[in-house]
Amino acid sequence: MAPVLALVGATGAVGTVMVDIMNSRPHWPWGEVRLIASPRSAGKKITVRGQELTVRALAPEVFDGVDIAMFDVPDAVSAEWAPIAAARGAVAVDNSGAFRMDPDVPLVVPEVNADKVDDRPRGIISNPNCTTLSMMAALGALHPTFGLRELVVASYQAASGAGQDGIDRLQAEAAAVAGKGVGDRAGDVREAIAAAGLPADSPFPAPLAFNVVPWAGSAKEDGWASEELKVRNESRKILGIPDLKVSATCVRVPVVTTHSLAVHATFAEPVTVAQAHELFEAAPTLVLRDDPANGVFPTPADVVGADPTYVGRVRQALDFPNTLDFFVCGDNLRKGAALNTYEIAEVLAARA
Ligand code: 2RA
Repeated sequence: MAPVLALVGATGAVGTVMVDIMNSRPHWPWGEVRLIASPRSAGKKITVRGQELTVRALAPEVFDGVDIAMFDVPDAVSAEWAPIAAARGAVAVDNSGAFRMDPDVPLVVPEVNADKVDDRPRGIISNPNCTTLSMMAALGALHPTFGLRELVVASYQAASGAGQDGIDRLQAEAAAVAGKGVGDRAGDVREAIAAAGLPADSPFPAPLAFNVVPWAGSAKEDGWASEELKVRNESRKILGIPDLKVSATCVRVPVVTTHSLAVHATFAEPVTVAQAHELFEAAPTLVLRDDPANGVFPTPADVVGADPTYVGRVRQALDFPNTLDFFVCGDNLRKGAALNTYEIAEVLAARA
C-alpha cells in the first residue's frame, strides 16, 4: 500500500513551502496525506495535488496509521511531539534543532549520506540547519575523492532564516531607509529606522537594511554564536568526519531569502579547479555558475526559489596546499529546510 504522509506545521512559513514542493514534485509515492498544525490553525483548507485537505489539530491519534511524519515546527514542539509520532509507528523527519546532535538520530542530506536513514533507533531523522545545508551538496561532491580535512567558512545569511518576523523587519527597514540619502554617516541608518516608527525590538541585533550584521543565532560560550557551532558540529556529523577542523563566522545580510557561504576547504589530496568543476557538474543537485570574467557566478537574487545549490568562484587557494575557495548559494527555505526534509521522506518512501 502507498505510504501515508503527515506534515506537522502545515500552515507555518516552512510548511507553506513544503506544500508548494509537494504540489510540484514529478513523482508522487504517497497514499493519504494528513496536514497537521496547532489547534489555532485547525480547520484551514489547503489544496495538495488538487485535493482540498482540512488541517487537523496536533494530537497523538493523528499519527495513527502514518508512515512518515515531517515536522516543520519550533524546537520545543518537535521535542515533545516527534517521539509521540514515533511511538505511534511513524518515522519522524524533523526540521527543528531538537535532535540534530542526538547520537541516536541520524542527520541526513540525501545526496551525501542517504544510507543513514536506516540507522534510527529513536524512529527520528533530523534535517540539518539551513546554513550547514547550503554547502553540503558541494562538499559532499568533493569529499569522497579528495578527503576533506579543514573547513573555514563565512556565511551570508538571509533575513528569512529568522522566520516571517525577519522578512517583515527587513522589508520595513528597507522602506524606512530607501531614497532617504542615508548611509554615509555613522548612526544615520538607525535614526531613519527609528524615525519611521519601527520598534527598537528587532529579530536582528543591529539594523539589517544598508548593513551587514556579524551575528546569527544565540550566544554560546567564548563568543561563539549558535549558528557557528551548528556549522561545525553538523558538518562533522553529516560528512562522517568527527575530527574535521571547522571555523565559521556567520553574518546576516539584507537578502530576503537564500543563504550564501564563502567556503575555504582543505583536502588530504591535491585538487584542481577543473577536477572540482567536473564533480560539481556531475552532481544532480548542484548547478555550476563559474565564469566570473563574464559576470557569471551565483547570487541570492538569481537563486531564490530554486531547488539546487548553486556554486561558483572556484579557485585554488594561492597560499594553502590542497585547498579550494568557492562560493555557494542555496534557498534556505527550500533545500535549506522544506526540500531536504521532503527528500528524506522520499528516500524512506522508496524503501517502504
Ligand atoms: C538562520 N539558520 O538563518 C537559521 C535558521 N534556521 O537564522
